Amino acid sequence: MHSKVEGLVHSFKEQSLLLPVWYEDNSVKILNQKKLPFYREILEFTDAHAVAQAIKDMNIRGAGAIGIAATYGIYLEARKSGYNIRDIMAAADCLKQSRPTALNLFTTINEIILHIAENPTNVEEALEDKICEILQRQLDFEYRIADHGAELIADGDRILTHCHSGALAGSGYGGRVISVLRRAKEQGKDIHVYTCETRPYFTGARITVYELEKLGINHTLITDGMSGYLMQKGLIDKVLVGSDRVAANGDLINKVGTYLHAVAAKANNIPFYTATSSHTIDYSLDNALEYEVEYRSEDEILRLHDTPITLEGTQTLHPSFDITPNHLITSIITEKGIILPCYTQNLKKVKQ
Ligand code: RUB
Repeated sequence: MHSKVEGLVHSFKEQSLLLPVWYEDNSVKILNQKKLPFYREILEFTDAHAVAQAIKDMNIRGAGAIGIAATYGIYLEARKSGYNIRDIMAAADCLKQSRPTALNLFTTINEIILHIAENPTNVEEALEDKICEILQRQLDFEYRIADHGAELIADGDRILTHCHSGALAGSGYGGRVISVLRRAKEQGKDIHVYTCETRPYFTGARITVYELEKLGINHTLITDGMSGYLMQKGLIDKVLVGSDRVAANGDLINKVGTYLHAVAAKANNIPFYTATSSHTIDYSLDNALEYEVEYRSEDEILRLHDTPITLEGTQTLHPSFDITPNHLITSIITEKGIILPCYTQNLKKVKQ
């Protein structure tokens, strides 16, 4: 007999969602994003440490998707251990160490742990219920972000995006950015997306293009440094990006390169939007300007797969994220509606 979580996964699969991760046959299955768009490789994990390693290794990435992967990682370990609280906590701790910046990972894990602590007499039922609630809610958020965000998109818009904020970075409908684009297209709007390739993993070239192609959304691939020129030439109407963490004052921490697009957008009077959700807003962070972002291995920029692209020993620096100050952000799309400045005031309305 299927557990509640397995039943929900089954229903997600029937809805033809593009799932980045799911639970099946006592294991966590991850669609290996590093192999897309050329191979559809499914990785299979039977312990939470291996799921955490897959997140570290970027086999799965994107704020929403790593939160969901962690959810399944905890579930896996809980079932294996007969719902032993110590093992569940150890799995949660290990998963929290996997990536530092995207807030969803921590809010999701903390929510699960708190719920178990509040229901110590029936951990199994509490966990099943909480995980189903999280999975269903994340998907509902995508539909609601789609509805609200699409109001900002006009027929004929040419929209720049960076990195990948789509179904495979989220729950399967379209994540945050691609949910908005998908809904705009469903509404009959003729849109065109300029997607930045996004070094070092070419996430835009490989995964955003893959999803836009699947959805039949017109798109053009550009390199990360081209956006300013295209804006000057009047080829971009709007910029729309995802969000790894949003400070209480609206400062945005997102894939490195986002800030430069925002500066160029401001200089060219182009609206700049981020799509986010209440679980990504860090109300404990007054502003993000001093935030310490994740620095990743220099190998990721010294080599393309295994091929060196510069001289051996070249010094590199690899911040994985950057910070876009709130004054560059026209409005913030959330599951609860479009939030306008002043963000310190207005983001409070989104708080759970
Ligand atoms: C994070 C990442 C981007 C997304 C966030 O980069 O995926 O910042 O745009 O989008 P990495 P979303 O590839 O290092 O994980 O808000 O949909 O997660």
